[in-house]
Amino acid sequence: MKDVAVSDVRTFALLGHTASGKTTLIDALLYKMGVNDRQGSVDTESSMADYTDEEKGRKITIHAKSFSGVYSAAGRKHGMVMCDTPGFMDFFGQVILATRAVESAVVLVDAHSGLQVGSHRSWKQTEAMKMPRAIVISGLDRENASFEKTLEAIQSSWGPQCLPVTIPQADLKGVSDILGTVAAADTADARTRLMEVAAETDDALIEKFLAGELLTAEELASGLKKAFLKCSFVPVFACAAPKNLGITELLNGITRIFPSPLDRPMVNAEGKPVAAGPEAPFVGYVWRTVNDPFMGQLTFVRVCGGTLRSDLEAVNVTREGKERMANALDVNGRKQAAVETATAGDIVALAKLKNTKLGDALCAAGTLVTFAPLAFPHPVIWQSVVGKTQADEDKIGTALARVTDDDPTLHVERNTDTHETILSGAGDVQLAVAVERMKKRSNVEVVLSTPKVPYKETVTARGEGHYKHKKQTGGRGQYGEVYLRIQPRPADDDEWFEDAVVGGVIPGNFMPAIQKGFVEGMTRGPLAGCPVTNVKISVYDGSYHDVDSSEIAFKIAGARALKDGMMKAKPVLLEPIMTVRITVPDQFMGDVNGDLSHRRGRVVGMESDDGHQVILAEAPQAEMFRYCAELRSMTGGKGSFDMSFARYDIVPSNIAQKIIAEAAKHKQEEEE
Ligand SMILES: Nc1nc2c(ncn2[C@@H]2O[C@H](COP(=O)(O)OP(=O)(O)O)[C@@H](O)[C@H]2O)c(=O)[nH]1
Ligand SMILES: [Mg+2]
Repeated sequence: MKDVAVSDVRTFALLGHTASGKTTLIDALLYKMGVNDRQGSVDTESSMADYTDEEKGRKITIHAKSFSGVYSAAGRKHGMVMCDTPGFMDFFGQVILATRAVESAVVLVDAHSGLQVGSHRSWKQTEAMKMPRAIVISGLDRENASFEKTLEAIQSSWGPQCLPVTIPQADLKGVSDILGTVAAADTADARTRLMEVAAETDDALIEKFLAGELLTAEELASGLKKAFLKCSFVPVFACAAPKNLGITELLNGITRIFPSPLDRPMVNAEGKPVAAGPEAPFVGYVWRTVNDPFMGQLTFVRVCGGTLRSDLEAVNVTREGKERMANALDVNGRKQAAVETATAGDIVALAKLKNTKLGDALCAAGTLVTFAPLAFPHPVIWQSVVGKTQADEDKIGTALARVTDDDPTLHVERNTDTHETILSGAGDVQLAVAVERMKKRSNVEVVLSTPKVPYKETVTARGEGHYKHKKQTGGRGQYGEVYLRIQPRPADDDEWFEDAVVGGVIPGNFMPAIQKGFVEGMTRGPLAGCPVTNVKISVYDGSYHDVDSSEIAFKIAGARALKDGMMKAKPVLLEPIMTVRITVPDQFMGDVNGDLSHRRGRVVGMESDDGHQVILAEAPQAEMFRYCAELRSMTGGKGSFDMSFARYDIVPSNIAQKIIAEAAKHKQEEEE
């Protein structure tokens, strides 16, 4: 950042439950630093942070975004780089991305609502990243807000190392800044506790403290900074952003105790720290990409070390291409300004890179740093996606790629069994936003619907099949006759086909044609036209005709004999069964279990985890495509689940009958 030493840069992210006031706090900080000439507000759609249409419309943050400004305190200029993140569960991938771009985190807890699901989720994420974290108790001006009660809840859930560093005054006219030099009598206890934490980081300080001397403000800050970095101390700040309460004190606290990029260098894929100084070779990490009509194509790079200059040609170490760093931008919402140089802790946007994607590393030539891939939650919702019109369908591939490229929790894949394109993600709101963006960015309209279940067919008994294909039309006829046995394929048998013909009743040169007939027949089974799996077919008899037999005749005979055989070998439909892991607070156990049994689910185990119940179950995929939304409404957002494919299992016959009848109806419609 211009005229700011790397040691004076603070890069942090705001996390927390939806509506805990993260975006409002960002607006207050930007106003305080003079980045905005008035204080934006999400309520009047004037927020500098929630500026996209989809965010304004829904009144929630959807995309993690970075902002920066300069804050002068105690005669020093500090660079403040901060990321706003969504609290809404569907967009948690954005939180994960943001935590990779920063040194520390601020978890917001609303003083009226207290600890909520999103608060715990945020806290866990910072713990998983071993990231120094502070807490802001926000919304102190709200009705029934209580700083003390919220602090108590925080300490009992997250530990006694969460200690207040600013405390609201009774009249809410201001906050007492315990870190600052003025020691008010009513904050003496809190100050003593902070001194103890600070003293414990340093032998000289602990002696001083035990001798009953007071630490200076500098000693206090330097000790707390060490404890903060080790995560053994979590500062708690008091704020009411719309009232401008505690904002200056928060900024001062951040400058005093948050680490700079030099204090907590990023680690590369091998777990080694990346040199963060401005003289080190340039290393950048792509934590966000955007492709929208307003911004165009922008790649957001967090500088990890070295200096980014406009004449630098960086190497994309992940993809092995070169990229020019000209036209780097400092982006604050819709405001963009050119930047000439950027150093560790800075986040800049680069326009129109050639081939750089989310998660890539960009480095000075000769520096080969890469970063470990981030772990994202598995999808919990699946929808089939088709273009509204043929014109939309023709462009759907590009449109889908654009939205999925920018969001690692949104996936698109082709199901080759059902011939559907499946869009999957973290929740229905995320999918709805993706649909909106496809229309806006790519002018492609799509329709989402429940995917088809990739049923399969197999046999459960031995059966014999026979078909004689004989046609005499005009000149040369067609002739081929096949007898086969079909049975479930034993697990240890790799061969699905066996030629058991003796005495040359079917000449060997027709066998490949018969096999082809089977392969074709197996793509559309006799029950509901689903792929056939796990069968063993052996051809044991048949007949041929010297003149009329042909490959095509035997292929037809093979396919029809297969159908005949399958129908006599107790055919069944198979459906995918998923392993489901559901985490819910105790009080929802009954409802969730009851609902599972309505979904033909089977509970296979129970565990408890951190005050929650974990239900391990198996359930048919057919019942689970939208479970995410239903679990959310059943548990008020407090339940979560993870699901993966387990195996195929037989569809119960009453349900199979419906599927078969449906398929027959569909086939008839197709033929008409
Ligand atoms: N009274 C009061 N309202 C707040 C405060 N912080 C946020 N809000 C309101 O709470 C709502 C959600 O705020 P927002 O910043 O979007 O929350 P986010 O989801 O955490 O980003 C908005 O209506 C804000 O005006 C606060 O400190 N005091
Ligand atoms: Mg927000």
